[in-house]
Amino acid sequence: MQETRAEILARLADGPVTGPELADSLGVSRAAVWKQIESLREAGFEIPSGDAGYRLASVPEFGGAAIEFGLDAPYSIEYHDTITSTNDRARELAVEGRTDAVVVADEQTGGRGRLDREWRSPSGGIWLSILLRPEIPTVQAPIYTLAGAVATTRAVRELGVDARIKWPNDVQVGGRKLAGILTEMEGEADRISWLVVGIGLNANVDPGQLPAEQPVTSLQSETGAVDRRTVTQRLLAEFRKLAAETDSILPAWRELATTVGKRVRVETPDGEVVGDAVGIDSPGTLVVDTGGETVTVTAGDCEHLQPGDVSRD
Ligand code: BT5
Repeated sequence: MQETRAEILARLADGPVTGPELADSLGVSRAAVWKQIESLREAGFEIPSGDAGYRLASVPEFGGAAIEFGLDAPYSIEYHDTITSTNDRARELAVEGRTDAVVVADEQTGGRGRLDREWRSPSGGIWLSILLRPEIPTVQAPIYTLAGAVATTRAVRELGVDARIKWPNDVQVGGRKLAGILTEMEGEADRISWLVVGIGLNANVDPGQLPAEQPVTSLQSETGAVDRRTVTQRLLAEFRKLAAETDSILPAWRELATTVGKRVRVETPDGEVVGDAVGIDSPGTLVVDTGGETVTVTAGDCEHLQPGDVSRD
């Protein structure tokens, strides 16, 4: 958000303030203040003016300025009512040299999952992509997928939703998929150039609008419609905290995950692995005891098997 706009909002949050007072304290013209107030009103902020000056009566439910207002993380937000894919847009920003930017959309028309699967993204969701440039070796990149899962899980657990993580990138409630994460990056072997963590969270979405081939859920059906602005702010603040302290990611992930201790079937690029999930290692690999040997899986689709499923394998 532009500095002036952010400062005007911060002043309004403290109570009514007149146009001349704002202009003086920000060192800009009254016309500039008026222009910013108008653009905030256009963005959905309710700012009536009375004898005491301008007053902040309400903040819009969603949108770039709304998310930045009160956000406890130094990200700039680019918001779209509708977009093909926030990951695609974040990649464009990466090519432009940007960092610490977040692209958020109400609806995506070409949302992507892993392996170019479709990610259904109707209006009402929280579809976002975080662009960052961490100074770490490329092999460490998967830790940011885990950070995305932890941040999402923590943010929704604050709403009383019993969300858990399924390796590697699903946030689930009672085995139903609530959110997924798609991390994309560019870099050399020894250094990441940029990283985009795309998070799709079914927020105020009717599960009837989502694919039926696997169990899915949304915050709306778990708790009723949520304040997407606050959820997004909490998610981004948690992500930022984890990204600043990468050693904390794996322990936090282990605490919230359900996969370890389960019998699993993992479809990997090299074939199927079936066994007991016995651990998670840095930077997010799944360790599976197949009975005869211990296998480390770096990527794949994981299915938690029920006790009855085991004999079939
Ligand atoms: C994922 O892939 O779970 C990663 C999803 C990432 C989406 C975000 S939204 C913001 C950003 N911009 C993008 O374009 N993408 C990211 P994967 O594990 O491959 O799961 C994909 C599978 O989940 C699909 O094949 C469907 O079966 C299912 N699916 C599709 N849409 C879903 C939804 N909204 N909720 C739950 N499951 C869904």
